[in-house]
Amino acid sequence: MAPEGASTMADGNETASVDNLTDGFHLLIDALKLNGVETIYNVPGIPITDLGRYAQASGLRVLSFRHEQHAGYAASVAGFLTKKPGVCMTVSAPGFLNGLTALANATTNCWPMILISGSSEREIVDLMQGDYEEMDQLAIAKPLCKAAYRVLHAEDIGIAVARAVRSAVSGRPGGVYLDIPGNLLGQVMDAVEGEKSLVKVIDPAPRQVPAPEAVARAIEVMKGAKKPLIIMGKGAAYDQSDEAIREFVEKSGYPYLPMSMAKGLLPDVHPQCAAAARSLVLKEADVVIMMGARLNWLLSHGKGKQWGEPYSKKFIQIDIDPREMDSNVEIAAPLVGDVGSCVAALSEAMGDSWQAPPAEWTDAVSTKVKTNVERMAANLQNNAVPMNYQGALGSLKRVIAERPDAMLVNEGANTLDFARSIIDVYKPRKRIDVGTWGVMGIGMGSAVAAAVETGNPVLAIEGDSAFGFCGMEIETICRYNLPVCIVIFNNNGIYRGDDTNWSGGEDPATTVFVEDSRYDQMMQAFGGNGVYATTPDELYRAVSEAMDSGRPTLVNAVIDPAAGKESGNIGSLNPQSVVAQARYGEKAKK
Ligand code: OXT
Ligand code: ADP
Ligand code: MG
Repeated sequence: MAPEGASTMADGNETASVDNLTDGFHLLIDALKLNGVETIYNVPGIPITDLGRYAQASGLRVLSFRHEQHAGYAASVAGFLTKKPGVCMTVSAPGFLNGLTALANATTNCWPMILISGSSEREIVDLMQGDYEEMDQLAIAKPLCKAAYRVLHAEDIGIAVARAVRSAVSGRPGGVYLDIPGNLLGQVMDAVEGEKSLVKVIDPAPRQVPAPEAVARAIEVMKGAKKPLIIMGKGAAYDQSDEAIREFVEKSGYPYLPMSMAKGLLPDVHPQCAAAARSLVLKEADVVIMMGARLNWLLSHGKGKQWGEPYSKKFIQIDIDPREMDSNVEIAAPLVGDVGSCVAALSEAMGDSWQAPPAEWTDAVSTKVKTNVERMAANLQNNAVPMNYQGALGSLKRVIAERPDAMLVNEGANTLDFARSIIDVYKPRKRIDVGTWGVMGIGMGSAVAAAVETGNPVLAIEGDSAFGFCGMEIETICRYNLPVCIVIFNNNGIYRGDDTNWSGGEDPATTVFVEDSRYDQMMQAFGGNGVYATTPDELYRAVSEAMDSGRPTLVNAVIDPAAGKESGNIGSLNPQSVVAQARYGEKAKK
């Protein structure tokens, strides 16, 4: 055994005074700090418990969750909001797997995140000899993220963290896995050598300027447009080039459609916003500029009835990832680069006398917007009890309009779809939702990250099912006393709360929950404020008060169990079967 005040070196032989030594724990912490990491989202346990303690002792903010998936979602949302990789830390095997869902989701959403997971002894894992929480984590992580690295020697920690940071944020952002076998943390090396081994990543996500000929090509396509449209996605929100985007949009005069997390890049009440004329603009537009948005399922892959086929359209696509071009349809003018550089180049190339699009088109869009907004406004006034989605969301729309800096988190099916179209967002990156995968359970992790990373009050509008995936994290919210107000749209179930068992048996239907569950009382159990709201007025008052006080609050909003639709707005994605329809009749039709 090494004498007191001395330790075993990485090569296992020498001993020296601990004052001149560092170890894997501290090298990892120092490497993260050197690269601007300020917060770690984690769940402690073997072998990373002390890593969390030492990180906290060294001045990092370490937030402990109840389940790794939510720590992971928080890290990924931190990545989206800050353009720096959000860091999640997990224990081996089961903790790692819990965090992996969030890592894969971050990669799908193109958000930078690093999952650092402790793992078991390599020698035992590789011989499959049954170590504590044994699993070949690197192999499992690899297909689910952008890059995966393992560090075996303390002197490689610096370079490993540098690789992880650059991989996460450069090009198309995504999730990176960093495998830390437990015994790495205890490895000891000379402190001066250790410091020298750290790497600060210079310019981790370099601006990518589009080629001049690509810009000229795009301008030519724009010049031929009679019914142009811009579609902005969360890649544009991520880019943080808000002013350049606004300048381009306003200079072009084109109507624009914000995808859900691009809402607020320009205020939803902007005269060019075509969110309330979605069907019309998708169908009619002849030139579409995709700006940090993919032509995936959320946009019917850019083809089909929704796009007015066989009407032919030309697409201009701005994306940092060249492989995104032509993924679904031909892209007439690909602009490979970051959104900020691309829109700045377009604005410049448009010159000072850019011709506004034909008034016939912009007037048609404005008229449709006006009609839809007016129709919706009438529905939002209703005071029905139990509340329907429109009545309840009418109240919450006011809350956000009065607090445009507040962060809005939103998940569910009907709760998501109604809230997306009803609640206007006024500023960039204020709305966080289920993302590309439509994942339930992102709510509480997102709410924690939104509060921690922005310092602003957070309103999380949650379907009761969606909340159930992450509900235990309200203890986390209370523990850190975060300014989060959660509203549960409690309709007693998934989509609706009024379905019955089709066999006529005693078990409840597959989509319904305990009737009138008191989620507000869960919040009270942790010292938070729990409110039961049955009317739009009660809801408005309770949420306004919570947003102003910053006190962790959960409002149980009682929603009519019959108010929702199967799968919200995406019921058509449910598989259909003539056999099922023959057996069960109309109710099997979605
Ligand atoms: O132009 P038209 O006329 O068409 O009108 C459109 C707009 O112009 C108009 N509009 C407006 N009008 C007036 N004013 C304004 N401001 C305005 N803005 C828009 O409104 C219409 C509609 O516009 P919108 O919304 O923009 O357009 P649309 O057509 O909906 O857009 C299409 C999409 C695809 C882009 C959009 O629908 C979208 O983004 N959808 C995302 C859907 C999604 O991701 N859903 C979540 C998944 S659903 C399901 O899978 C669920 N699960 C399974 C499950 C999941 N997901 N995850 C995991 C880990 N496990 C299981 C579960 C369990 S949902 C779910 C739980 C559900 O139950 P809850 O209790 O949580 O929730 P409740 O349903 O409330 O009970
Ligand atoms: P949405 O769901 O909002 O439509 P998507 O997630 O489908 O958005 O698309 C985001 C796109 O943005 C991805 O193709 C991604 O490569 C791209 N992207 C991410 N960051 C940037 C950036 N800084 N500049 C340009 N494109 C980006
Ligand atoms: Mg529900």
